[in-house]
Amino acid sequence: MASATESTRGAYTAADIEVLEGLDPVRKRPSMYIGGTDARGLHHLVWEIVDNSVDEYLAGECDRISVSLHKDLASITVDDNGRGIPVDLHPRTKKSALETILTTLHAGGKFSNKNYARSGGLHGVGSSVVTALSEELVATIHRDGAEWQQRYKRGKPTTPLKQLRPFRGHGTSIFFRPDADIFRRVQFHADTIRQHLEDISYVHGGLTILFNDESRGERTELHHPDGIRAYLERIIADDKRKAVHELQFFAEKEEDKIRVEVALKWTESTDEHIRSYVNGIRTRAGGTHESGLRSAVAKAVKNYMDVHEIRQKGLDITPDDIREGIVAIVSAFHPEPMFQGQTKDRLNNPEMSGWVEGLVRPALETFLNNNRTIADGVIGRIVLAARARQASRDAQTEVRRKSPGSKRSNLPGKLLDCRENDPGETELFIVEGQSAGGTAASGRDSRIQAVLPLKGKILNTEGLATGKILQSQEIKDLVDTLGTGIGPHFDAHKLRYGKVILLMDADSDGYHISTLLLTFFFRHMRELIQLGKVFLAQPPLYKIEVGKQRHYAKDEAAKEEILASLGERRNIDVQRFKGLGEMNADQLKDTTLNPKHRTLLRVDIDSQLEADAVFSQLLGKDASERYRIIMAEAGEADDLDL
Ligand code: 0RA
Repeated sequence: MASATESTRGAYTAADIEVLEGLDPVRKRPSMYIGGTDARGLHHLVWEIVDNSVDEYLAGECDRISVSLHKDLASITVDDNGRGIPVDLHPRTKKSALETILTTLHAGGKFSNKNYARSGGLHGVGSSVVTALSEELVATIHRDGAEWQQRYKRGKPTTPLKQLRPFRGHGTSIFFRPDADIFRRVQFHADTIRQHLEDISYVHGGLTILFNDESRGERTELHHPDGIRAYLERIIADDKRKAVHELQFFAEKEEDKIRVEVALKWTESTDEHIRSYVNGIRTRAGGTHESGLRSAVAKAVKNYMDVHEIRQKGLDITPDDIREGIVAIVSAFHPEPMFQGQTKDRLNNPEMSGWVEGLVRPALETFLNNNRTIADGVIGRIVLAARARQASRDAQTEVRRKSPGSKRSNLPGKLLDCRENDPGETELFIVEGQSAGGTAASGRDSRIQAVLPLKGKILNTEGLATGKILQSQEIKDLVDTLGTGIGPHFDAHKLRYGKVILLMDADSDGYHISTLLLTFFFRHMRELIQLGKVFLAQPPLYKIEVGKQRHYAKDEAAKEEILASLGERRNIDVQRFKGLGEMNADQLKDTTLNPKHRTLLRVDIDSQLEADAVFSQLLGKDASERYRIIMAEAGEADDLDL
């Protein structure tokens, strides 16, 4: 922790903290506060504690944060060199400010709105939620000339606040061990944490974050003074995109407590990749800052073309053509952000679209005027996009003309479709091999469940262009079955099923095929995953029979648990399924297909950067290793179908 400096914002006192309620509701319904008790919810605790330190950075009071993942992978310490959480007495609660902050729900202070407020909608549930859900939490504070410490257990203090020794310097250190009674599995993932910290370090260029992974004995210092400019280059390189121009477009402005930074390049890719942040936290669903950027780009280029009288005879250039291939980052800081949407990750402040457009539009026009060679390259690229779009539109009209009537006429012959048409109800099972396909076909509910059997390994689509991919019959069948189109033409509204479920053997071949399919979805239908439509079925590995009782276990651990619960009984019969083909239709139905009894894993992209890196690394690893990496990304769809 750093040496003491006089704070210029010393006006804070403990009385500024508003007190709301105790922590019982958090322990009773943890999912309401952290979204779930799965791996994602568990990591949410880390983000929460780190966010508090980042707030201290945003207040201009801290520039170093260190995060230590301890050897047991079940506990974490977050340290910062900020002012230290106040330890003075709160007049109303008669408790220290520290204890008030750590044990009262929504305890916040006026300080929280002084500079840039935290995102509120996303993390921002408060450190007390972490106290509530930890079987042990130790807060060590350096301030007011001393080292202070207090311990907590499941939301309650177990010691008074103690002054341990004189100390020169200031800062906060929070050690916590999440409660194994609350979380399904208390095991942190070093890679997930490192990637999240890396995200933060790019968006907050002045911050240095130290990640100390004690489980592997690795220390990483994350510091990116060039901020989102460096991030943009990193994303382009990691995705193996090819930039159209070397010099990056960058613009920034601060006015009325709002600050926005934008970095942008055109690439040869055919998608539009915009990553947006508010107060340093990712807004996956975009919002007004993102829409301001999108319209600014289209208008600036359009105007540039008009001014320079660049026209292509008979060619309509749309905003989508203009934006095709852009990779951009917009990072906004707003004192009072408003969030919307189910996951609260869309910025909703109406003034922001005009604000961002007002920054980007003139700046981008100036950039193009000052860099005519770049402008020529960009416009050449846009014209190509417009031509391709026109050609594909013509081809589609042609196809439609040739196959009038039923939408279903394009469906592959091997698809066993369901009778229901409403995607709100339907599910598609993608199954490996004919025999497993047959079992699934007899065990399914043919009203709402469709089965698409695939023949063996599908094409590895990593790094392939859309045109190449559609030459593979298996992929073409899959795309036709889903109905959505692919790449830039993907349209989620056309998805024919509500859930897309991969049903594979639990062996290395099955893992391999799952990986290839997920790679395909990730690279060419990313929205399908982002919308939470892709799932992994979990067929059981064991059947355990005792007399008339029958149990199924999805893995070794579950089998051991069942055997332990059966005690010393005789005549226990354990059967290991070698593949889906060994199960009969009823067994498959009971364990894996029937929405009432099964559990599914929802495939989830926690960190785009991480997933990008993961998929690029996958090539060349053995199949089970690849699968393991992806599974770490799959959040459990808790009670999803119950
Ligand atoms: C309340 C008031 C002040 C600082 C903090 C909280 C604070 C909280 C955290 C959480 C992690 N690190 C932190 N560092 C500081 C302002 C106190 C003052 O005016 O001196």
